[in-house]
Amino acid sequence: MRFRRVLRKSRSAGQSRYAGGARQCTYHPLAPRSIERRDFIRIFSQAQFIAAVGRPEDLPAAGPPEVAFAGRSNVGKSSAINALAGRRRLAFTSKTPGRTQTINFYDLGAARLVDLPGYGYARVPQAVRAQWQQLVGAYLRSRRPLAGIVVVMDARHPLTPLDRQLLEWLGDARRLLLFSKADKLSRAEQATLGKQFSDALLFSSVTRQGVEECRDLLESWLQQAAGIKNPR
Ligand SMILES: Nc1nc2c(ncn2[C@@H]2O[C@H](COP(=O)(O)OP(=O)(O)OP(=O)(O)O)[C@@H](O)[C@H]2O)c(=O)[nH]1
Ligand SMILES: [Mg+2]
Repeated sequence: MRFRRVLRKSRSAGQSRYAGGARQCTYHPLAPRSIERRDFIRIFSQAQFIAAVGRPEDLPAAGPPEVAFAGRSNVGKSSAINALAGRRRLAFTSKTPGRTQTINFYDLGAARLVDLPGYGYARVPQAVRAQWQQLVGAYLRSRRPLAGIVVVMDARHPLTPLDRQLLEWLGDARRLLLFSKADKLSRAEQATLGKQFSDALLFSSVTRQGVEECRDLLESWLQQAAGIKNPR
């Protein structure tokens, strides 16, 4: 219900990609329309915040395909979403770990990006941590439109035990290892990391390294999930 209200609000503000005419809110669960390749033109630049969810029962109804960003607190998940969207303050970022405390959904029209609360920050009270785990667990376990997961890790300390746990738990789900803050590594360090992890993408929301490659890959996941033949 909350989700519907948010959508209606954004449409009346004239901001939605589907505002007006026959394309109005076409992925609404009550009025589905197939997603087409043209819906992906400059898709990341249309990002709009739609909902912040603190309880599994408040998760928005399944809509278009979505990609979720998971990882330790402070690794740069929200910054990566901003870099992909080409915006400074779409997702809230902070030097203080543990700032994303809800699951935040961003609408791209034919798809969504989802910012998950980070894990591993010791100063979060146990009860809050348990609540996040339950929330994120519920989301990752049962989210039907989930097309893939970007596991964000600080390029200086990739694959901590908690990251490994998450990857193990994700099993063979489609995922991308995104090594963030690559700007903090020298060229030589980047080259070593690249050899060590051939399937990881070095990324920096500061220098925008890896942004285009990441967009291309996520777009292909989302197009495939939307049933588009011959995705990019
Ligand atoms: N140098 C550099 N700093 C970055 C990069 N990405 C994020 N940061 C900084 O790292 C800090 C944390 O970034 P966030 O994007 O808020 O991290 P998060 O993973 O969303 O953190 P939580 O919401 O706490 O889980 C901020 O101070 C960012 O400016 C990057 O690529 N390079
Ligand atoms: Mg965040």
